[in-house]
Amino acid sequence: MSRSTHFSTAITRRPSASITSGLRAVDTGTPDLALMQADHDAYIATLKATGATVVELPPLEAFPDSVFVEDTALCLADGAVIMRPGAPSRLGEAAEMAPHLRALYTWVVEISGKNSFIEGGDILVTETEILVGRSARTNAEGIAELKHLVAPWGHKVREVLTPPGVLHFKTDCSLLDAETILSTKRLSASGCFVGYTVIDVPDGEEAAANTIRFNDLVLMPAGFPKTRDTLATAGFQVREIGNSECSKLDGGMSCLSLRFTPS
Ligand code: CIR
Repeated sequence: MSRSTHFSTAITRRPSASITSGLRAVDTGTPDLALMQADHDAYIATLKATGATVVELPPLEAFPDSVFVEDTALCLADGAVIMRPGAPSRLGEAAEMAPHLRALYTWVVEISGKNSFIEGGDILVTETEILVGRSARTNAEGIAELKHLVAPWGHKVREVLTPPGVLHFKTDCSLLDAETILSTKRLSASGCFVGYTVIDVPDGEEAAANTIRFNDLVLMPAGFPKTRDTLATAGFQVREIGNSECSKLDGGMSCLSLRFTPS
C-alpha cells in the first residue's frame, strides 16, 4: 500500500454560514449552504466508507473559507507542517488547525517567516517527492522554508509553477496512484510530470482534474462523464461527489480534507 494514497485519518471542517463571503476569482453566484452541506456530508461518508476515521471540526464563522482545510497544513507520515496561507483573510485558519494536528502527531512544525507564504493546495505529495507550485498564494520564501523543515524527514521538495490564472497547483492535477497523475493538458504540457504516467483530463473537463485518491477510492466532482469513464477504464474505483457550490468558490475535492496517517 502506498503511503501517498492510503491513509488512516482525514480532517474536515463543516462549512460556515459565512461561506457566502468566501474568496472567488469570478462571481458565478452565491453558494447554497444547504446544498454545500449535503455534498459535504456525502464527501465525509465516502471517506469513512474506505475504513478511515474522519475528524469533523465545527464551522468557523470568522473564516468564510475555512471549509477548505487542505490549505492550512501539509500532513506527512513523519509529522505535520502548519502553512502560512497567502490569502490575508485565510492566514488565521492555520492557527485554528494547529491544535488538532498537535493532538494527533508527535511532530508538528510551522512555516513562520513573515515573508513566507504557502497553501496546501499548491502541494502535491507523491511517493518520491513533494511538488510545490509557485502561485499567487505560494511564494519562493514559503517553498524554501518548507524544504528546510521537511529535509530531516527525508523529503525532497521540487519547486514547479502553478499555471497563471489557476488558483492552486492541485486545482489542475491529482495523484491517482504511486506512479500516476491526473492532469490538465495545460499543466502536463509544462513538463513537470516527466517520469510519471500522466492521464490527461479530456478537453472541456479541466475542472475535473482536482480529485483525491483516498485508500481504494477516487473521489471526483460530479458532472464530468468523460473523465469518470477515463478513470474507470484505467481501473480506478470512482465515486462522484456534488461540487457545484464549492466550485463557486474555486474549491474542489482535495481542498475539503487533510489526509494522513499520524505518526
Ligand atoms: C480560496 O480562494 O482560498 C478558496 N475560496 C478556495 C480554496 C480552495 N482550496 C484548494 O484548492 N486547496
